[in-house]
Amino acid sequence: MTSEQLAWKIRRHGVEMTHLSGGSHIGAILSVADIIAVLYSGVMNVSPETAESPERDRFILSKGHAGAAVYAALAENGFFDVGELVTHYQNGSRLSGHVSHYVPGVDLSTGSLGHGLSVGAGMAYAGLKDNKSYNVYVVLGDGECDEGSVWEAAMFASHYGLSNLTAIVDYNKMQSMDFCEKTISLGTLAAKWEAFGWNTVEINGNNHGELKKAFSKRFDNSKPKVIIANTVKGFGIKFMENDILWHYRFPHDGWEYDLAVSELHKSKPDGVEDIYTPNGVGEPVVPENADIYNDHTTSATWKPTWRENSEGGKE
Ligand SMILES: Cc1ncc(C[n+]2csc(CCOP(=O)(O)OP(=O)(O)O)c2C)c(N)n1
Ligand SMILES: [Mg+2]
Repeated sequence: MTSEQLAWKIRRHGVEMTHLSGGSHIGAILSVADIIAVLYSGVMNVSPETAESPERDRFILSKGHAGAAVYAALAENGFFDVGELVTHYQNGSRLSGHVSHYVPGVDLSTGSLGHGLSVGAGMAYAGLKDNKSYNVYVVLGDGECDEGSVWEAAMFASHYGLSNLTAIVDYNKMQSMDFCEKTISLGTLAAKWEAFGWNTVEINGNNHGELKKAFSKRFDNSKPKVIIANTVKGFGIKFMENDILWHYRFPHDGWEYDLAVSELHKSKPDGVEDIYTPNGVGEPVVPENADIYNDHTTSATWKPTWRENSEGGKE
């Protein structure tokens, strides 16, 4: 499977998983899908067969709320059955909303932002001390970079010369309630990482060619590497792009789900099957005065009684 095919599958699974569960964070899943797809399509040395190998690479999704993207990549890589993905966020499922280490292939449970880089730096430090050849990859959100612990870990990593550590910042300029700039300005993000002693590469993080080049770029020093990946939150589904509503809102039954699927079908790579709606969903009818265009508050995303009478839905 190519990285483009995997990225499409991650997006399609992400829409289905959040739709069925009433789970949040579809914007964050779509934002990071290309980064995860490229990592799991040849950059990282991971597979179900080598899961127990001390030499295999380590991966941490520090922005754990986009866990559905990792679950989709793992299932598509054979770590568990793709059919399990639809249990996401349901009672009794191991596929919790925030990424869980009970799932095969997941190294660390995350969700409380700001901790993944510290753990990743510890893993990288241990790898160097034990003469192991593995690399550690940590994906952070840009809003997550507001957390002071990120910068403690950044200093630790440069102090100990952790050249086996790569951080990727999913730089979509948004966090949960608003744009980063309006919440806490990150200023010149790449310059900050550089000042903390990191090799810094800045790219378009929704472009697979640029991602692959950034991952393979080698530096002739012993600093850790950060990839500042400029992304679009909601990337791939136009009406979700750069709209903060889709941090928490999920694609509801009706036009929201239909339009999301039909948009994805417009960019479906050859050779990829959609296991949920093999032929797409036709042309969705979008109501002229859809609520969604009038009510962009996060409270509008929480409708606890939705689907209360239907099977398998959130209670
Ligand atoms: C320590 C902590 N504080 C607050 C939250 C609630 N929260 C969940 S997602 C999110 C926004 C994260 O934004 P960003 O890191 O930019 O990720 P994105 O969704 O944009 O990829 C917040 C504040 C959390 N999960 N952890
Ligand atoms: Mg963000």
